[in-house]
Amino acid sequence: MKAATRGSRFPAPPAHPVTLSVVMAIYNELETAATAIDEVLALDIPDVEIELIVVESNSTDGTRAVVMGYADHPRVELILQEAPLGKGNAVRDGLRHATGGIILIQDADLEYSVDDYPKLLAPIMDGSADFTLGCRHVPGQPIRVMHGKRSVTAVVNAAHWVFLGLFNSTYRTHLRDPFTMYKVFRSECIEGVEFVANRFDFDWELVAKLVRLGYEPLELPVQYTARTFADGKKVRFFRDPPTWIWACLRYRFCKLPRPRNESVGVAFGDDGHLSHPHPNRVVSQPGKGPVSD
Ligand SMILES: Nc1nc2c(ncn2[C@@H]2O[C@H](COP(=O)(O)OP(=O)(O)OP(=O)(O)O)[C@@H](O)[C@H]2O)c(=O)[nH]1
Ligand SMILES: [Mg+2]
Repeated sequence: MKAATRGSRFPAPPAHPVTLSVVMAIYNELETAATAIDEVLALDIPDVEIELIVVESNSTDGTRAVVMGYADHPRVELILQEAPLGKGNAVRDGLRHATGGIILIQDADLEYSVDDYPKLLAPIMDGSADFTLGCRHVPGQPIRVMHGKRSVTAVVNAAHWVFLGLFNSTYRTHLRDPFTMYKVFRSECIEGVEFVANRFDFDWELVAKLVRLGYEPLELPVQYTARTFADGKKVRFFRDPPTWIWACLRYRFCKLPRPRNESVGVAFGDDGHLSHPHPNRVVSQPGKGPVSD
């Protein structure tokens, strides 16, 4: 495995101003979808222009009508899927439409705060990192606190440490929270990389493949307020963990493109957009039917 290195693998920081492509997967989030979208669109970060790619999967609770309200917004690209094929599938669909120099993955459930964007972007903007992760772990505190759900909280937090140990030992990393929603990276990092995961195993796939390509994630503390399963959490207690174990092994040994030659120049124009976007850099696998039950 290629050893991960600190700092940037690129000869120069992204050209400023940079376009930030925010990819937001939304399914059955009637309570929070509009707020989540509005919060992203309201951000005003120096030298950053935001394009928001919303991927909605035919929600059954009226969320589609909410996102349709943004169809004509100049900074929103709406992707409508016929059926819920999983968060990973939706994010992969969104990545294919990203044109920005930096990509950020955003959920629509308000568990995280958009106030953390500047902190996560700064090291990438100044060229000191290519890949940042928003770390939910505050030393001495449990990663999740689900109010009124002490035993569920305990099981979910214990599972986090077990899976974290599995990830770190498999990929020889020392990460604290590779499964976080906040994954932010220069879009060149995923050029030529094929992604296939459909559910929450995409979290594993993305970090595993970037680590193997030599992009060491820089973890930065972020705010996090966990919602409960009753609030709409879609990760499944018995269904998802086996996919994580399989993902851990599968992406450790799968074939990857050759790691980037550091002398290769950046492929972004002065407007911060990819000068020749690679629409096929993320390969979609058709889903096998609804998986977000
Ligand atoms: N478009 C689409 N979005 C989905 C699908 N499944 C989940 N999502 C979205 O993916 C995001 C993450 O789902 P969550 O249920 O918040 O995941 P979680 O269990 O809270 O996971 P953590 O936040 O990592 O603890 C939310 O915005 C969901 O609406 C899907 O099939 N299609
Ligand atoms: Mg969530």
